[in-house]
Amino acid sequence: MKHFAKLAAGLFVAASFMATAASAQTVLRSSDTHPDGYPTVEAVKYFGELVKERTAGRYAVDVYHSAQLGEEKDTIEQVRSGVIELNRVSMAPFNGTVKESIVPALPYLFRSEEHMHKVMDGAIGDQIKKAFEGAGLVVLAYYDAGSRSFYNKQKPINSVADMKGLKFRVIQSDIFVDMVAALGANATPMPYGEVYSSIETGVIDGAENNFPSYDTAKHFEVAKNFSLDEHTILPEVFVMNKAAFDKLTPEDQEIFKQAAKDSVAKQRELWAAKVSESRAKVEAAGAKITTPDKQGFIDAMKPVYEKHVTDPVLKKMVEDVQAVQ
Ligand code: GTR
Repeated sequence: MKHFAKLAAGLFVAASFMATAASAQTVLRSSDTHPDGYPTVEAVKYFGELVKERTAGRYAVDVYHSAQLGEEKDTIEQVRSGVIELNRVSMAPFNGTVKESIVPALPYLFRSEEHMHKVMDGAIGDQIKKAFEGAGLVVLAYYDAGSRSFYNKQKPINSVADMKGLKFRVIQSDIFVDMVAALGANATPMPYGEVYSSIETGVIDGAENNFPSYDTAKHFEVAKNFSLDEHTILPEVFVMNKAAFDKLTPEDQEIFKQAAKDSVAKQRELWAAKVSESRAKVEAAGAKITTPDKQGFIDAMKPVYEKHVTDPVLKKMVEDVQAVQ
């Protein structure tokens, strides 16, 4: 069934490409794992509208939401190889490919969302953008994804001790695997689309994410204990295949960059509203939110930093992030 859906999406892509040629308009394809209406999906649609308007219709963007083109890891390969031109994904699945992407994925490195914005909007954000070019990608924008916290079907979490022995799905990054191990629990990295059924059938006890994902992926139905430990403030990344970007005229490149920048403001606004909406929705549906003592979680992260922040470039970046006020 899944393969069927992918095949159908592939045919659809081919069809839209042919329609493109006929109308002399280049339609760029963008993937997103989230459903229509999710802040990232809407932000990329908005980016597409701006690009279309500002290039007088020479370029348009089709957003394939709801993982129509596959799970995040697969679509990253698609955008790197140029099968698709654009992709909106989390920063974490790049941790094994782009060394610098590790920094924003480190637990409790950012003190707040404001701190994260300052860092990503400044020199460190630019340094990470430069590093993505080595992976054949141009970063058009960083978007908000709030903070990630653990949720599970077994029990409320009030301290690190409560995490012991629980099995969590984590986003596909070694940092997250080691973070969970450091908390005395077990981590299984798996595609986002498999999480709901894995919790339901008991393969795992829970996962970790922000309120909008917990809500829209319906994980709150199967894992009711949400502990607001806020272990990462992990940004999203909106990328373009570098060869496709390089083919644009310098004027069009500026249009794309500016449209992406404009879409950031839009996404941040939509994001803030969605967090409140989702939180209210899951609480009304019976999710129990606890606020564990964060210091215990922070203290437990020492081995994660010792293992992953050994490279001098990363050490310097971490210091630079900490110095941003
Ligand atoms: C969400 C993020 C997605 C995806 C997902 C996951 O917060 O927006 O891009 O990475 O988490 O956990 O797989």
